[in-house]
Amino acid sequence: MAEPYYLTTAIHYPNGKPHIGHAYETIAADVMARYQRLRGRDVRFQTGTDEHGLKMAQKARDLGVTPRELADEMSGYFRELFDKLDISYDRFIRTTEADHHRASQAIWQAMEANGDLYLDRYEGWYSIRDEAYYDESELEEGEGGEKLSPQGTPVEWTVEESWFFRLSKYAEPLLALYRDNPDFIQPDSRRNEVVRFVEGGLRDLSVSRTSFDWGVKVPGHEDHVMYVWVDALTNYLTGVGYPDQTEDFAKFWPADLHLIGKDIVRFHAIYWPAFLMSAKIALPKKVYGHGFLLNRGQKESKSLGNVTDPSELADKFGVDPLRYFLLREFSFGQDGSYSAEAIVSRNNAELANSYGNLAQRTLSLIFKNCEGNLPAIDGHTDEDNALFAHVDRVIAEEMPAAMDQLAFAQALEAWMGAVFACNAYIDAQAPWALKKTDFERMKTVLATLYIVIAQLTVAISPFIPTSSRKLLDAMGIAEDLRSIEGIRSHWYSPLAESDYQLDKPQGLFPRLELPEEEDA
Ligand code: ME8
Repeated sequence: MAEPYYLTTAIHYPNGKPHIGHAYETIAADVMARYQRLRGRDVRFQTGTDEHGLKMAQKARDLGVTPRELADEMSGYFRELFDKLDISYDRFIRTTEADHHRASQAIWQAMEANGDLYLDRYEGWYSIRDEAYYDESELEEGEGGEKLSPQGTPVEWTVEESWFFRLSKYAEPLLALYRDNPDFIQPDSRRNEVVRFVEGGLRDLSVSRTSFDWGVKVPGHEDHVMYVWVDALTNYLTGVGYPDQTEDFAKFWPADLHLIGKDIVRFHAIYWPAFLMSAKIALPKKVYGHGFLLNRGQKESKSLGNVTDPSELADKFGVDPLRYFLLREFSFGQDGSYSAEAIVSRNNAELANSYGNLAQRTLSLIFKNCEGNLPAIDGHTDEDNALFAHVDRVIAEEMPAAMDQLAFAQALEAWMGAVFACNAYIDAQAPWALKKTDFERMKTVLATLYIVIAQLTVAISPFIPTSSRKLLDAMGIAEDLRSIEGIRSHWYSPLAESDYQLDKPQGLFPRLELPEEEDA
């Protein structure tokens, strides 16, 4: 039985259209989902939209629509974008769905049964935009002297009746969790921030609202809706059938990975495990807080007029070049900056010139010189074996080790190193010259290249799923070979001995031009 693997993205706020940060996180999660499938895991992958809360209610009011109408429209854009970007989610969850309300009420009741919820009055500095209360000591001063949250959003002094969660009780158990599971929060810099914060002590958390009603109702107290983060975090349980003890729940919970951005690590690494401990539910194995994507070094915002529609980026540059770029260009744990020039030059140097060209040259030589049949092998030389060893090390050791750390850029660096080695090999072996001097050796060189290109194509397929599928189809690689273990096995000779015939190869990795408006 394949080992299960459950991963989730954050659920996105559909109070506007998706931005490039949403695309970035979801592409990264998709690459991980596809990669785990390639390693033979039984993957469950969930993404979706976080539709409750004051922010949604206010935005809808501003637009003169109901929150439900706003959520329906905007959630549709997220789903459309993710389909366009080839996101292989198993469930796109919407927190307005009935099973999610039921799951949220069930976890609430479990926390209440454990004595961790009580009714009180809350007053404090509240940021509507962050949907969070802040300590006086955390506030910053704006240019006009106004008080701002650490995220730079306005805060207001607010008083309301509220349910509280006994978060203070969980400081010690949380510190023990971080100590005993050093990988629970990654990368390390984020882990250290959280540990320092919890060491400072935790205060009980206000977890219900009476000032608006767009949310999940508190069981038995229908004038309260749950604080949006209680319901939002619970989406990870809803997706696997909670509160029912389903087969999915037994199989996929606890989640292997919650992939989220750095701004919401606190919610996932402090509140979420505390809620779960209280409800006596097993804790997820890892929370990874990735860096932010910046547009030429700047945060995108309406006022700067630099907001990019990720769907347009995909149209302009292609889905696979965009996916490849986003995970290749910068380290996942850190912030990264993108620009049209950088996307184009990454694509042209690596996908088009190095990898695409290698595949095109090899397949064309086979097509022209071997009548489209795959060449038979006449014994391998040390050079062939060195290339096999290099590629095998990359796909079976270096890439998996990097992927386990979510070091996507490092995995791609290793992959690119193998592509360079293949290019050095083809130049040194010069099969076009062997054609006249040693036809049998030419065939072995081409067969060697064919094998390693297939291996490297399977290994890169999570990053560039559409173009790699086309290439593997053109190469006649059967579906059951499209896994890391499958493509390392002895599949070549039977394929070469079959009557498989190569078609005239088509270039699959075109060079990109910089769009005109970006030239200036
Ligand atoms: O935070 N670069 O939703 P959200 C990279 N609903 N990632 C970014 C980013 C950027 N510029 N901007 C945002 C929420 N993100 C909550 C989550 S989960 C139970 C509830 C990331 O739509 C952000 O860090 O504001 C988060 O992980 C995700 O996009 C959704 O952000």
